[in-house]
This record gives sequence, structure tokens and C-alpha cells, in this order.
Amino acid sequence: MGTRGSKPQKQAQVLMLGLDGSGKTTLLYKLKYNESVVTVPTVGFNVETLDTDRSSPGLTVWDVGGQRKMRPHWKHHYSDTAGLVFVVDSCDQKRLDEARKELSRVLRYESLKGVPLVVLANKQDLPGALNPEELCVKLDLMRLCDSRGWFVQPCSATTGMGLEEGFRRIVYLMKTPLKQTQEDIKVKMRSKGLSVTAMKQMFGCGS
Ligand code: G3D
Ligand code: MG
Repeated sequence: MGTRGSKPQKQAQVLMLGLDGSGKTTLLYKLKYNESVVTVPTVGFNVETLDTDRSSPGLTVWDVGGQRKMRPHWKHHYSDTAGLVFVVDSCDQKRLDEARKELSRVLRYESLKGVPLVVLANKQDLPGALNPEELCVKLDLMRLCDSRGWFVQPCSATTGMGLEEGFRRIVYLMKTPLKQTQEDIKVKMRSKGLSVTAMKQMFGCGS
């Protein structure tokens, strides 16, 4: 994954949302240019294309401003969205409930029905960051993500850890029918000797 090559590739739109300060802009530019940028609160949006392997569509990633006054504009991006990435600040426990409410509002939109979701559990480099299992519970993902493929990816926009994995995961979920995703997970679980419930609680992926 990185900058686009010369040959045109089909593009799929990924919408990246999350509260202001969760790290969306930082991670977009880390992923695109492997550079740490000094960010200012995003007014409007940033958009970048990301390369994927040749069998997958390239990604057009929209980073839409997350301040309260910007959130009513999120819906204007929903219609062409093939994948959703929701970024959370894993250290900011005070705002997790606000994040859960915003995510819940987003997922209720008819035009996003069935669209897969990757939650990026950002800022894992900081002490006290909640892990994916804890976030899964705090964000009530099992309930919110009924009938869609989903996954929680730990990451750090500062170090770059987990970013490519998160975007690879959204590509995988976009390409794979939900039933197949669930089947893959069950196979993986059995190979690790885990129960269906335990694995769903840890990593999600549909009902
Ligand atoms: P946003 O686009 O979601 O609003 P930004 O968030 O990308 O503007 O990031 C908000 C602040 O969080 C920035 O710090 C940024 O450096 C920091 N940040 C983003 N991701 C990480 C991360 O993974 N780890 C750590 N430690 N910090 C991160 P400032 O100080 O400029 O507000
Ligand atoms: Mg921003």
C-alpha cells in the first residue's frame, strides 16, 4: 500500500470518520507519505488515494472533519461509500461514549447498510490506551454492527503501527461477502482453539 502507480486502477471510496482529535489526518498522511505532519483541525475534508494489490480496487480515502459542527456534513459522503473507517483515540476514555453515539448515528443510515467497518483503535503508543477487546465493549460494537463485516485494528498514527493492516482489512471486508467473512473467522478460531463467542467478542465481524 502506498502512492498510486501509473496504470489506472478501479477506485473504491473509503470514508474515514471519528471525533476531532482522534488522529484521522495524522494517520492518512502517515499512510500516504510515511510522514508525520503537524495537523490543524480539519475544516471540510482531506482526500487521498492509496494503492492496493492489483486484484483490489485502489482506495480513495476521505478524511472528513470530526468537530461537532462538521458532523452534520458526514452524511453527504455516504452514498458512494464502499467501506467505513472509524478512528478512535484509545486513550480518551472520557469521549468514548460520544464516539459510540456518533458511530451509532452513522451506522443507522440506510445508504450505509451492510457497508463494512474497521474501527482503528488509534494512539496505542500512549500509556493507558484501551485494547481492541476493551474498545469493542465500550463502543458496543457487537450490537451496533449487526449484519455488517467489522474489525477492530489497534494502531498508532505516530509510529505507523497497524495502519496498513487496518486498510488491508477494509479492502478484505469490502471484497468478501459477509457469510464468507464469518466462515473465515470460525475456521481461524477453531485453529486457535477458541469458541465462537470469545472470538466474536475479541475481533468482531458481523453477527
Ligand atoms: P483528527 O484529524 O482526527 O482531528 P489529528 O486528529 O490527526 O489532527 O490529530 C490530533 C492530535 O493527536 C495531534 O496532536 C496528533 O499529533 C495526535 N495524534 C494522532 N495520532 C496519534 C497517535 O497515534 N499517537 C499519538 N501519541 N498522538 C497522535 P496535536 O498535539 O497536534 O493536537
Ligand atoms: Mg483532521
